[in-house]
Amino acid sequence: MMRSARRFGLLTTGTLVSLLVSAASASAAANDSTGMQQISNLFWVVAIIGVAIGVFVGIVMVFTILKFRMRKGHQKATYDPNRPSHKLEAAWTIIPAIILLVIGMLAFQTLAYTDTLPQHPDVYVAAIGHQWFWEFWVNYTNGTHIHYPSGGFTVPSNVTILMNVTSVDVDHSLFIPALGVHMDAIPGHLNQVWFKPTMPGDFHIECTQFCGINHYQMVGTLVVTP
Ligand SMILES: [Cu+2]
Repeated sequence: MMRSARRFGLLTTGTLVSLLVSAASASAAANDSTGMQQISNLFWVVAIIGVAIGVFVGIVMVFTILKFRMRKGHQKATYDPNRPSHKLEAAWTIIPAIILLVIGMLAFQTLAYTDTLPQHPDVYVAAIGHQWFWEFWVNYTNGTHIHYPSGGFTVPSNVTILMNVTSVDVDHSLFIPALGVHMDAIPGHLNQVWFKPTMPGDFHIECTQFCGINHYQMVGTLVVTP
């Protein structure tokens, strides 16, 4: 029985580890902006720690259920609540505290990267939400302005883009999932977000604020050229 439990534990761990490794390599190929790289690195650190803790707890649980189950000829275990194990309690307090502190520091680092606006962007983009389409102005620092009246817009890869996001009617929210760009578009208010695309390609633009009957039509394509 114990051997099968150990085998089950090993098998589960192996499956989860190989799943994580294959998913991590898939996500490494899909890092389409520098911000998204930071976000997905953080995601994988948290995911791996979370899965490791889940597997550890599962193995301990299966092991104790099998080892300490009631059997013929075994005495009932005695437990004295007045004799707590201070070492054990200290361990299960301090170790999670350290894990949370590390995750907190990494999360803060990621936020500091994604939320610090660049001082000298290469391209300024104005994104304007309408019921129910997106309008874009792409303004290069050399004075070129390109207007995209509805749908998507085009920018080159490996340039730093600062986006001013607003709306002319109701609240919208600009979302480019593959690049980790997400910002509310509020009438009478200017929100800023930045990103640096690293791969050429076509990327979905969506509105993630329910903004009326044709909200679902508020999509577009960001084309990143080489
Ligand atoms: Cu909308």
